[in-house]
Amino acid sequence: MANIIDGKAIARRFKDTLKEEVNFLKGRSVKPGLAVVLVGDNPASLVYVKAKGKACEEIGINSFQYTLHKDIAQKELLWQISELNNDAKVHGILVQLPLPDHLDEELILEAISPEKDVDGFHPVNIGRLVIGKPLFQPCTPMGIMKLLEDTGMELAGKDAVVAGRSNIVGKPVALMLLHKNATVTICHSKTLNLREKVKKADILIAAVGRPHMIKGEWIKQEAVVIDVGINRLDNGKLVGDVEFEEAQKRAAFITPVPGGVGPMTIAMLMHNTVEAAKRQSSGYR
Ligand code: NAP
Ligand code: LUD
Repeated sequence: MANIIDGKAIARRFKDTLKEEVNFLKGRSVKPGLAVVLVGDNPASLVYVKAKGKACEEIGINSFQYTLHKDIAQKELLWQISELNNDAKVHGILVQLPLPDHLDEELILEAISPEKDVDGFHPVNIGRLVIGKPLFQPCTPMGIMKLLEDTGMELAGKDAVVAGRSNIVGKPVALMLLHKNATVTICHSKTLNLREKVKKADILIAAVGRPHMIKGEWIKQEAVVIDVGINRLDNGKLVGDVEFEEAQKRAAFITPVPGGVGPMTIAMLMHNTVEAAKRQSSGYR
């Protein structure tokens, strides 16, 4: 039976450490600030944005939340971002995704100053991750790496399979695993025979967004399974991309949904925001 990786508890530990650090910064008159921009009223986004505000409050980070109308003009949103880029109280800026269709996501993300891009989505930050000289790294993949670290498992030489190739999860986590010397296979909707790939994985990162599509019987004995998927079923229940019950019988470690990767995403956002505040304050380079 697999050990369950308690993402909520691990996130708690990170947040406790950050709280102490924020207290220390206070003594030096630095109060980290995070601006979260939400466009429209996507119900899942509302939940996540609220959780981010709550985490800021717990840790002592100033949180500035902007809820903008779903029909906002692109140039107005760009103006809002430039205001935040120029606001010294704001050290981190995050525009919650997905954005309404009329907005050009790439352009909006590029408008955020790379120095304040605590999501790590700006092309400069992605590029730095690719060459192994990261500034800000995307929060979900960073959280996944912390969970893997917590298992104590050596990653070098292991076969890692990443199911999903999005810019926010699959691609960056694949790069991070590569930097830790895993041998990485990235799978996607055109991959032939996903089952055979998964069966060989010592480390499986499931980030597909399809409830229970990874069958428990595909999991290699003693594998580490990180389930990133958050899927809400019609009955309101949240489930991951992996058949948890069956997978648990084979894996050495597995993350639950909820209570796995999700809380770590938020803890890493807090980490990036504190780092941003330190970098932007004189004497902290
Ligand atoms: P996304 O942008 O929708 O990407 C999904 C990826 O899965 C795509 O690369 C897609 O392939 C691939 N895919 C879809 N169907 C597949 C299939 N049948 N077989 C193999 N691959 C398939 O999603 P995302 O933003 O990466 O998010 C993935 C999941 O993680 C979602 O459930 C999301 O809610 C969750 N999530 C959780 C957190 C967290 O903090 N816990 C953070 C972010 C996302 P193509 O590229 O070929 O289309
Ligand atoms: N956009 C994210 N869009 C969606 N789950 C998150 C997320 C917390 N710009 C930008 O925050 O990093 C982002 N930056 N994302 N996500 C997903 C993605 C974004 C997802 C889940 C959770 C953040 C979370 O706390 C809880 C859990 O897994 O235990 C469950 C919460 C629930 O839905 O009840």
